[in-house]
Amino acid sequence: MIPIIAEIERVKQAFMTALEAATTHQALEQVRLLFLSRQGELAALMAQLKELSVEQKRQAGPALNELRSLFQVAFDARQKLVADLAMRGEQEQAASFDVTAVRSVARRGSIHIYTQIIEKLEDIFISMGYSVVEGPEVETEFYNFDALNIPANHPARDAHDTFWLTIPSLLLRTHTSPVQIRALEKQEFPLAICAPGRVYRNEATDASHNFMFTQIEGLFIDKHVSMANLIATVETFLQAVFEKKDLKVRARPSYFPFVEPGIEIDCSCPFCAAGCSICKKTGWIELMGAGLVHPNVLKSCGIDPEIYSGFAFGLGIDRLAMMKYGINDIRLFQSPKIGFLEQF
Ligand code: FA5
Repeated sequence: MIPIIAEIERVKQAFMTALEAATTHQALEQVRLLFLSRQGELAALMAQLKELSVEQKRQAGPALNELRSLFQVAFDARQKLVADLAMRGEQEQAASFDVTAVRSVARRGSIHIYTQIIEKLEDIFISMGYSVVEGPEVETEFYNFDALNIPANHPARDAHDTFWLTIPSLLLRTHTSPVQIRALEKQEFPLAICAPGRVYRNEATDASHNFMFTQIEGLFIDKHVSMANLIATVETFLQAVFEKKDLKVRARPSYFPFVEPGIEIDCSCPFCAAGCSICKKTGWIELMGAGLVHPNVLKSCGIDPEIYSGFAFGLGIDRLAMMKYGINDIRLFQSPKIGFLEQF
């Protein structure tokens, strides 16, 4: 037997084995490339034919023709089978496709409660003719204390447990009041600004105290500004905050070094008519510190207190939000608990 006949037999076996193993279109394409393409095994055998003698060609020619038709027939049959398999697979998949199944969708984020409330408070201030300004969270001792009439050794500094930086005279601001000074320095009157932002106090935390929280400050300066202007402004502001037109405010004497007189402002409880757990059955809620800007503060900014006067007030946004939404732990605002955050 001439060697090419044995070679034809080997290629035939290899082809049939590879064909039977092919169950996908991709696998079938590999078989075609390996055996039927121009660089494939069949073409290589055909190329050998012209090297053979006439006698050998007489034996090998028909064997190779037979091999070629076998390849074609077997390949076509397998191609049909693979196509059928693929179609059946798709049909089975389609049959088991549940059009009613719930698709898991990507979770959507929501705007943080702080941002929502700050934006709402800013809108109210803007509607009253105030502009929104910001100050740095890393502040100097001068802006946070000295210019606000709280010199070194003043007992009021003890109430602001301060995070001092290792760089002398720098600290994390303990309130938004230093923004008052930054605005006053510009000496553009009348001045009406609000200043929201994060503040820091080196305090032990509990359900109503945090070491970082948010405040918003209001400041108005012009000629002949009085306590009556302050009370009326705060009442209008709080009526808008709680969306209650009949909300009332009351003032109690208090002390903040940067205002004189200083007051605490309470508002009538917006959540009940006859006493609830939020107002501790008193009908009033303590909301903010306020007062007429101290002449020393105006002077420290080069403003003549004989000509200009004004008022300032500041409130804690976290505690406001806690009341409004019935949140019982201030630390939740800064927690990564998705369940809490996505309620807003
Ligand atoms: C001040 O910070 C003054 N700068 C407010 C002010 C502005 C008075 C303008 C007069 C004129 P006080 O220390 O009371 O004041 O803080 C204001 C509010 O911040 C409080 O009413 C409270 O709501 C909130 N607050 C204070 N400490 C904390 C704390 N540790 N955690 C959460 N909220 C706090």
